Amino acid sequence: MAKTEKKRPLVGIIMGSKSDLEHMDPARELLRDFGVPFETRIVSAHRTPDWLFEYAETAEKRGLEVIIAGAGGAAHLPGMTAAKTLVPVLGVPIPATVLNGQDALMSIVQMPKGVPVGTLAIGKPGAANAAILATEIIGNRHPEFRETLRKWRAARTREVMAARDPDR
Ligand code: RP5
Repeated sequence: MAKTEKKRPLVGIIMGSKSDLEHMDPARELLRDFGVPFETRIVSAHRTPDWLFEYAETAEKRGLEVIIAGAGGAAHLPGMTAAKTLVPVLGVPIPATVLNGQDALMSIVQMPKGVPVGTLAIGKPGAANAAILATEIIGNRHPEFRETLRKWRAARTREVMAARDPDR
């Protein structure tokens, strides 16, 4: 277990099934790179609804500042989590069915007015962006993470600039 998973977590990563893990791994990798303390839990909205409620209801008290929730299919995990906490929830649609994540995207993005879920792109790019966005959000209270992001972005810019002429 990495150092960032031993400290008191600021970000909670949850997902509906262990089978979602491969799609959510980019979020975990980035949070580790940023040094953001986080935890990962499998929480199924339809198979473990009581555990979901417990997780969401205790999130604030436990110090979580953002929850990233990945789910496939009907994908009600992010919305139900958001319904039970005021900690901001970022939803990642997982390509888990023959609809390749379009189902999960429509479900997560179409939260009715009043209980928002910030919805990211389908699959790994969405998971990565959820981690970056979560770090931006916690950067409001923990400026050190904002500085980490500033450096990370500058490094991405340098990478592209260094490769800007593929014929060189
Ligand atoms: C959803 O159903 C999960 O988020 C997962 O994406 C999908 C399939 O789950 P498993 O049948 O692989 O456990 O609840």
